[in-house]
Amino acid sequence: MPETVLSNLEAAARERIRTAAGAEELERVRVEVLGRKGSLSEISKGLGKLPPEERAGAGRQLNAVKQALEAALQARQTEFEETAGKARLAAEWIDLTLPAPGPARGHLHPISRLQAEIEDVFTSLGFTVLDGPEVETEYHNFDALNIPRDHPARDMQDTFWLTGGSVLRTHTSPVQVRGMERFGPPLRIIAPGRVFRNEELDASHEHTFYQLEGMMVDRDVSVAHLVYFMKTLLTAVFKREVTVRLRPGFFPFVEPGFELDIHCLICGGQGCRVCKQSGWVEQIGCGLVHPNVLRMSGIDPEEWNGFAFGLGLTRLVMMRYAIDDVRYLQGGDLRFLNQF
Ligand code: 2NM
Repeated sequence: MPETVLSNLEAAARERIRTAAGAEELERVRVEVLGRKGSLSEISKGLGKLPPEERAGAGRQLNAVKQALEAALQARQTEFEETAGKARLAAEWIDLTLPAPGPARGHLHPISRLQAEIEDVFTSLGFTVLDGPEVETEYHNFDALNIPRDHPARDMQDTFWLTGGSVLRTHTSPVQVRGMERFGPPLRIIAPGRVFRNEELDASHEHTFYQLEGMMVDRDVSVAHLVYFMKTLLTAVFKREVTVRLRPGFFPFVEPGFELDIHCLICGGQGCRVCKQSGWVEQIGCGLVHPNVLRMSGIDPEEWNGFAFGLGLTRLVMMRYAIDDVRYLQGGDLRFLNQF
């Protein structure tokens, strides 16, 4: 009796071990067959009822089946572990021969890039790039530029005054004054840099922004020279021919003074939101340097004259990339900066 029961049980257990889907199912088979209350245990309890001469043989068979099933369970268990290990290796495989990604690299700010482009244009035309202090004397920021004592630009509402009568420069013109004082005529210089105004802040007004000014002092400098240099500058910035027009404009440091407009590049002069339907966009303030300005910096206006201009780098960058709020530019948000 036990012989057929045993061999049937062994065959059934082997089949379950072979078809087990995973480690958990295998454990259930082990408990049901080899466990303390399992099928083999039940059979071994019946051994005592066999006639004594059959007991030893039946016991040996029982042990043999038990060992065989234990071995089969172990083998299947090993199979599962190997399959799981291979799957994990495949999932976590890393090519250690690939080059490392390296640290994230920054890049130039769009204002710095525009500044560098304009510097290239002017240095190729014989100009020198000058730098100067951001904390200026009242003389260099206002007096030397023919700005009257009672001019509203000097007001606390417009200018950051520091203790002792210094100011945060409101334009880079004082750098040009220092250039005239230091080098004398003839002279070709540009002065890019950060300037400060005590503004009510909104989408188009910041207390800190970037300008680029320039001047040429020589003999017989005319408005025609001025227009030529401005067209060369704008063609380089916008990378195409631009149509310009001059309107009269007032700045105390030039006479005559002009506002230079370009044909709107968005609509081609037809009229749109950017040019406020006029077809023209104001770009550069400019003019011929006022004789008083030359004289105050030690240059004889009877012998020398010159042109000068100023443009807002910040505003030009906003035009170039259609940025509708100036506060993004110095806000330091990398989600914004990484677009450039
Ligand atoms: C402008 C417009 C027109 C300018 C003049 C000078 C200097 F030093 F020669 F007097 N520097 N910058 C100037 C002239 C600036 O900005 C809108």
